[in-house]
Amino acid sequence: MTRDVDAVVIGAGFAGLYMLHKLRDDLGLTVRTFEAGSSVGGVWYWNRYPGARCDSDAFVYCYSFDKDLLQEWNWSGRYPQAAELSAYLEHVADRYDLRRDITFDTYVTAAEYDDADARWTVTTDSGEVVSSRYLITGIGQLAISRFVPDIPGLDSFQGEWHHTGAWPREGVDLAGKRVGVIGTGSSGVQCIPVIAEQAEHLTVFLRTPQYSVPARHESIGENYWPDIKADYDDIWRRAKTSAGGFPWQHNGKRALEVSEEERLRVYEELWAEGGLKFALGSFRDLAYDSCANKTASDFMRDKIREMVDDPETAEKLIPDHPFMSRRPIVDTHYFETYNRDDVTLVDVRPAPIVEITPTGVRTADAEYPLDVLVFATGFDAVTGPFFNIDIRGRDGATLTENWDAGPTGYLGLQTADFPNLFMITGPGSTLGNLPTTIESHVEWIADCIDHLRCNGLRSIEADPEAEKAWTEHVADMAAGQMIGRVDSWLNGANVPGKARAYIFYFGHFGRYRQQCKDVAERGYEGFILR
Ligand code: NA7
Repeated sequence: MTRDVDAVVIGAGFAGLYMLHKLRDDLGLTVRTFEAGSSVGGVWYWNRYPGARCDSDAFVYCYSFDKDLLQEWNWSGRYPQAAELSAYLEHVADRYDLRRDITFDTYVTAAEYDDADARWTVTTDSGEVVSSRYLITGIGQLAISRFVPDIPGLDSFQGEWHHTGAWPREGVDLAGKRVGVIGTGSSGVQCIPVIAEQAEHLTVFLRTPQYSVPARHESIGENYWPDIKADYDDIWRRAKTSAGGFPWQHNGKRALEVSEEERLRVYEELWAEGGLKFALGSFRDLAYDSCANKTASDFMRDKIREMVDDPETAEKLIPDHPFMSRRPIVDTHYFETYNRDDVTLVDVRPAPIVEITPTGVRTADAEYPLDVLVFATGFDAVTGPFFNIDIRGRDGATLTENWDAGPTGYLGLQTADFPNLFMITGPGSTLGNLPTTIESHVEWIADCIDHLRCNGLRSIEADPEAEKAWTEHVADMAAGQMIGRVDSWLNGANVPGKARAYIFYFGHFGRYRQQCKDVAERGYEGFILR
């Protein structure tokens, strides 16, 4: 039997939960939400590797829409671990009575748009079929589409292996084990120090060294939370008008317009404070001016040399790409971990991994016996979660075909040929502090749906011309910055055969947010309403 609702929301993480709440409780719509996990949490439901935490300060890694919620919730520290982030989302689900409209353990397998009655038919892996006017994806950019490189011999490995993004919820006992970690992105950098504490011996297989700023998780004082809670109105005002969704701006100066002494003072202060502010809260030109950027890159290279005792190991850990040409990372004792006697760093650039054997990993020049192998090898970002669902728009258009040159979305919200499909943080939206980006999208989508209903409109979709222009703008924005100079998951380069295209808009979040609002106020400029 097909059930009719106003809207189907896919996913019950930060995005899906708030979308459900907005549509059901503010707009009075009937909503069904489907979630593959057994509970709410999204990425924080799945991403349970040792040391998994948010990289944004928790006081802004949360919803801002309810002042009471902000006052009543207490975080245990500056960057909570995955379980605590899940607990927060569980609390949100209970507080707004959201669970009654969420079907758990259920994966949406297909969605097809029927132009004649402007409705979506949504099918799940349990065989349920639902008809809805609106389809909203809150499927995240990463969680479900883990990338495990195709290294010969994995099937023969006699030990355990796990991807960081699908870590067993009951944990993995690493005591007395020889553990190998492949990958040193955000996940690798977070899990390596914690695994080193637990395992008998840790071997890290490094292909691309990373810059990373100390998180300073423990750095908060007694008045930290009361001060934050008292200041929330201003914190959100600043965050929502900022470049990255954080309540700080750059200092307004160019790195080379100040003396070397002043520059170093700025870097040292931000290094001591810790966190992503080092990237976004220092000089205004680090992201796009090579000479300015070099001052920060060199500062961080020197820090690595200070933190790592063995000079040869330190040199292997020093990146040659510019800082901020990859997603900035924060860590807790990552570099210091290489000073431990029970940790071995294997640089796979001169001698790549050639195979996984029954007993370990073999590189071009050595074999490393292992009991447990950890793939911190990332995700098929954005397209992975979308392509896992057979989504068909008008006249059977598929996302796989429409996005064969790379995923696109007008303002990251909608894509042509897929009327009434709204993507929360879809391709072409800003990255930055995600809960803040998500809230902006959810509110925009809810206002848009309200507009359609109040004006007797059946559908909205991106105008192909507007989408094309936005996609070009996204590419230009990346090309003018450090981020456009290096391959990574941000341009699809991490997955063999994946189209190369920048999946996020590296423009100013506050201005982007205003642009989305302005577009709506001008009658949804760049969208086609019917
Ligand atoms: P990332 O940032 O994509 O990192 C994946 C890491 O895995 C990276 O160091 C890769 O090296 C490495 N990798 C991938 N394949 C291989 C092979 N075959 N051999 C050796 N090393 C390999 O994923 P994360 O999970 O850390 O982070 C993803 C995002 O999640 C993060 O930015 C946050 O937004 C949350 P490479 O750099 O490709 O040389």
